[in-house]
Amino acid sequence: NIRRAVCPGSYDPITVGHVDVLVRAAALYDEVVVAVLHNPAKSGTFSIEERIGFIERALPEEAAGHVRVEAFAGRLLVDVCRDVGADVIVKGLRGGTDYAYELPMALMNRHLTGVETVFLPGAPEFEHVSSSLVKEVARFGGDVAGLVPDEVHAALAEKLAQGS
Ligand code: COD
Repeated sequence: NIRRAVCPGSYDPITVGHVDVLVRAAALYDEVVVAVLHNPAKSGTFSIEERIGFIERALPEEAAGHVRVEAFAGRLLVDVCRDVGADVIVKGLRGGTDYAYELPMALMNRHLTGVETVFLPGAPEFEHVSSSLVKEVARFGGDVAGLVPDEVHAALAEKLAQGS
């Protein structure tokens, strides 16, 4: 019986905080499906294809073997879980604010199909790292090296040069 987990998010773009959670999830489950979903509350910076490429190339070899990355447009997360055959959602938690945002979603998802959500405590050294903060800092010329994979760092600089 294969234990499969879904790690959902916008991943716009992937950060070192995301990578940490994905690697740890991959150590706990046989298969991890990284579900790149559109968050209606956020306007996208990178295309879904760009985000998927960044995630695939950011994963260390030992995790990459049992992680697959897929996009799901206009779907409920619970339907994604059912389609891929996962009974667990794994998410990283950065403290009280994340918890307040994540708890109702975890309860709603459980209400809808019974799917459970498992929270992994975020690494303290990445507590301040989010895609939106990284983009804001980069947009105004701050240094985000080490907070995102090198390739993403370069891509952020390029986006800024285009003025978007
Ligand atoms: N440390 C630890 N964890 C982290 C870190 C960090 N530094 N950075 C990010 N994470 C975790 C986040 O806590 C989150 O769990 C995950 O990584 C993804 O983060 P984001 O920012 O890429 O993704 P979000 O929060 O925009 O994703 C929201 C979803 C797309 C998952 C949500 O909107 C959703 O489920 N949408 C599908 C539609 C649906 O089912 N809606 C009803 C939900 S009840």
